[in-house]
Amino acid sequence: MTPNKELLERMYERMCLIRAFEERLMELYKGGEIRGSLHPCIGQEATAVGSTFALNQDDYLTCTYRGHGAAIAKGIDVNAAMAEMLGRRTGISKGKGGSMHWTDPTIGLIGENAIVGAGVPIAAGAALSAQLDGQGRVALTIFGDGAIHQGVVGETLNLAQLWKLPLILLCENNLYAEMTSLAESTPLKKLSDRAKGYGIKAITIDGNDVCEVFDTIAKAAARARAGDGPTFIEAMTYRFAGHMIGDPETYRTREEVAEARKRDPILLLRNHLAEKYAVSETALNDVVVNTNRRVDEAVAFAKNSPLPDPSEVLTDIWA
Ligand SMILES: Cc1ncc(C[n+]2csc(CCOP(=O)(O)OP(=O)(O)O)c2C)c(N)n1
Ligand SMILES: [Mg+2]
Repeated sequence: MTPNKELLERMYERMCLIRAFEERLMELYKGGEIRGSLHPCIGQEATAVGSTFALNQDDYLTCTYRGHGAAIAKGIDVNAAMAEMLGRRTGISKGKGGSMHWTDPTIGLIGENAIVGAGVPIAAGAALSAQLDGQGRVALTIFGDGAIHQGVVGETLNLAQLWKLPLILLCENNLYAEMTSLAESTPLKKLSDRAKGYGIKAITIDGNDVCEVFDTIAKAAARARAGDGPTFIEAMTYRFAGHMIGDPETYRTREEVAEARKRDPILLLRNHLAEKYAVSETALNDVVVNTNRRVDEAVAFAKNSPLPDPSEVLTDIWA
């Protein structure tokens, strides 16, 4: 399923919006306006957009602390997301969830998760509920290469295939789990081989090519909706920023990052739009300007919003 020009332009716009949002968060963080931890998804916008654009609004999604991109791509309100980052009452979780817990059931987002691998069984539960209610929904779970070694991920792969759950497992392989490289943590050359061991249809794709991601997820969703069960997709990508803000990045070289930036997913799509569809340089640049402006608006909205009242500190808390 090849996306047409109109869809490609929408995907480009959303990828630029994610990049602008995440870059602004880094600035705000460095300026002391965001507390806690921040894990930018800069460089991984094609997996976020290509995957969620192949789904319906009511399909389920779980992702990780690096999931802002997927949430924005699936349609989270950017103002409320920014307000959440600045701890405001108008935030998605009234300013009490923060960067790693974005949740919005109206777009199927049943949660980012700070625990490595934990979103995977939660998505399987959502997939089971979708299978039982028979409305044709699917669940997408996005997780990192590090999550593949969590026991609960193996348990989920087993049950998902056994029960033919309408589940799409998207592993963003950015070659590192925190400061540990893949080569230091597994003898596998392809993480998709791990899923094959559970009898699951599994492939490895170029995660920086938004068209390839879209096509693969669209096919996986069609299989899932037809009752053919889960698909495991290993998407090769790279994060351009550190694991989190403050990461000294001593485990990789500047040359390696510079080399990876040559395959920036936004650049690849930009070139594709210019070469195949003759979209002008000006039009492509305008998108960057406009998405930055959209982020300005979100920041203004957040800063004009009140902080939660101290009396609310124990409300909406599950205890
Ligand atoms: C169960 C668990 N173990 C360890 C951690 C600490 N930790 C946070 S992120 C991370 C690395 C995960 O890497 P990966 O799954 O590749 O995702 P990426 O950060 O690269 O997107 C680790 C080990 C955690 N949050 N949860
Ligand atoms: Mg990783």
